[in-house]
This record gives sequence, C-alpha cells and structure tokens, in this order.
Amino acid sequence: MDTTEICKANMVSKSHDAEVSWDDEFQQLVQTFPKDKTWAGDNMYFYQGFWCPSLVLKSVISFQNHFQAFDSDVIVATFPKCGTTWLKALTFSTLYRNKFKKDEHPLFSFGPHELVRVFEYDLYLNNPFPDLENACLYQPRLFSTHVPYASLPTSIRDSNCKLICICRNPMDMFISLWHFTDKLREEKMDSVSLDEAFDKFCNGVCGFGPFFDHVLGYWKASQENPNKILFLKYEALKEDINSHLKKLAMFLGVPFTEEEEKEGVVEEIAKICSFNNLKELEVNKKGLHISGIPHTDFFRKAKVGDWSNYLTPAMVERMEKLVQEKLDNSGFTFKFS
Ligand code: PAP
Repeated sequence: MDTTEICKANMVSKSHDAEVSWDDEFQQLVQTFPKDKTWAGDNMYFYQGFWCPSLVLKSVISFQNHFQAFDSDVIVATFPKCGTTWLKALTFSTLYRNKFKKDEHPLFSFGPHELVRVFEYDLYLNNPFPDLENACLYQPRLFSTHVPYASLPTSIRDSNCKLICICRNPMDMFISLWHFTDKLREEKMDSVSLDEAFDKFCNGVCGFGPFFDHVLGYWKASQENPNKILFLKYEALKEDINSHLKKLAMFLGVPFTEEEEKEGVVEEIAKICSFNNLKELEVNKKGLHISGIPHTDFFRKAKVGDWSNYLTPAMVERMEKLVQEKLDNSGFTFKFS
C-alpha cells in the first residue's frame, strides 16, 4: 500500500468510527426522550417540544447539525396534511417558470414530492451529508420540511433564506391524516380507532405535533419577519388562488410582469397545480413516494369541511373549545367551511 492508499484507508476507518460512535450516542440519546405511538402504531419521541416520528428522528438531528442554508434558498415548511403537495407544486412552478417550456413542465414527468425534496424523509434519511447541490433541478435551491420553526437548523433561521408555510383548519387536517394512515393502520395490530386518534390529536400527540404549537410557531415568526416567512392558509388558497400566486411570486422576488399577467401565466400555473389536474396526471397515478406510500395517497378529496362527514358533535365541540383556548389573543383564526 502506498502513502495515499494508507491515508485513504485511515480516513475511511475514521469516518466509519465516527459513524459508529454517533450511532451509539444516538441510541443512548433516544432512551432519554419520552415515547408514544403514532396512530399507525409506530414509535414517536418527544424531542425539543415536538413529537418526532422515530423513522426520522436521526435525520432531523443530522439536518439540524449539518444543513447550511444559502441566502437564496427557498424552503416549504408545513405541518403534515395542510397542503404540502399543492404548495410544492405552486412554489416550483412560480419560482422556476422561466426555466422550462410550457409544454415541458416538470410536473408532467415528476410528482411534487420528487421535485421539491424533503429534508427529513428523503435527503437526510440515511445520509448525514447528502449531495444537496444535485438535489434540485434548478437554482435557487428549493426544499421542504415538516420540522417546527423553533427546531429548524440555526442557519435557516439566521440566514436570509425564505420560508413558505401553509396551514389548514385542524379538523380537515386531522381527517386527511386519518385517511392517509388508513393503510398503515390496517397492517398494524396496535393501531388506534378514530376516537383514540382524535383524543391523541387534541392532546398534541401526533407526528410533528402539537399541531397548534407548530402552526403558531411559524405564524408568529412570519408576523415578526414578513420578508422572510410567507404564511398561507389552505382555505384562502382554495377561495382565490390567483391573488395568492401573485403574492407568492412577489414574496419570492419574481413578481409576474404585466405581460405575463396579460398572457394568463398566473391562471396557467393555478391550473397545472390544481388538484384535478395533478390527481389525473399519469406520474401521480403510479409509483411510490420516498416513504413507500403510493403517490395516489397524496390526492384524496381536497375539500374544505370534509370533517363534517366524520366527526361527531361532541368531537366538534371539543375541537372548537380547544381552538378558542389555543388561539386566544393570538389574532390568528381558522376557517372551517
Ligand atoms: P403531506 O404533508 O403528507 O405532504 P399534504 O399534501 O399536505 O400531505 O396533504 C394532502 C392533502 O392535500 C389531501 O387532502 P384531503 O385528504 O383532505 O383530500 C389532498 O387531497 C390535498 N391536496 C393534494 N394536492 C392538492 C392540490 N393540488 N390542491 C389542493 N389540495 C390538494
């Protein structure tokens, strides 16, 4: 073996040692966190004030420790089931609209989750140092996360990168997640009933929850720093997508020109990203999301108020009280129908 080979071998063995010791450290760390189950029966750990699914705890920590944000980065930050898929499609299409020809839109060939990759379930899942330079089709870089604002890597909070958030009323969000975890529950013996899941949800026990802490964390940060964080509501986008697309483009620093508006570019993006269009695209009808869940499971009904078909009057009353208590004096409101 020559000197270079010996050096290389030493480096490999050192990085292997570092990995092993981080694994040991991680296993010990995990033992110290309070534990509960997701609705599908998987473990979750209470880490830094939120319930982190065990699958992504390690990748969340890697993301926190190693991610270096650029000022030009754009990050879609959401609570699960609040409109992530839609917001990814809208942000991608708006930000990069001049990078591809109209009839060659990448959404025709890739799902929104493939085009805007998520830190914890994808990029950092099995790799503390993923190749982020090749993780995005275009520049500036565009990523996503479900991690709460307070637990974001410091470089995201301290840099000038931009965050785009979307929230949704908790009753529709809850029902959406209930359906999403349906198949996962079928496969597990120790999964929970709708009543139990609702009780857990109201008590804040839900992946990336408590829900209200997550939503208010981003909302308050957006109030303090509106140039850095754009906070959107699913129901408001449903009511008027065009004005929200203009707001989004302005926030991203790529406002629609008068000519673009005359040519109907805003309406075109709204149409491409619409539920009916995305749901019917071949690319979204087949294949699996990185988490192993079929792409089709990300497109269900997309209705505001679907909760009324599932929740009992007692559940609704409990949630209304909770909303009142949690949002008291915050100036924040939800639309339920
Ligand atoms: P995620 O956070 O796990 O990625 P997310 O995309 O937020 O999931 O949630 C899926 C919900 O968004 C589904 O709602 P539902 O269960 O009430 O139907 C899904 O139907 C809805 N959705 C997906 N794409 C769109 C879209 N283009 N426009 C509006 N809603 C959408």
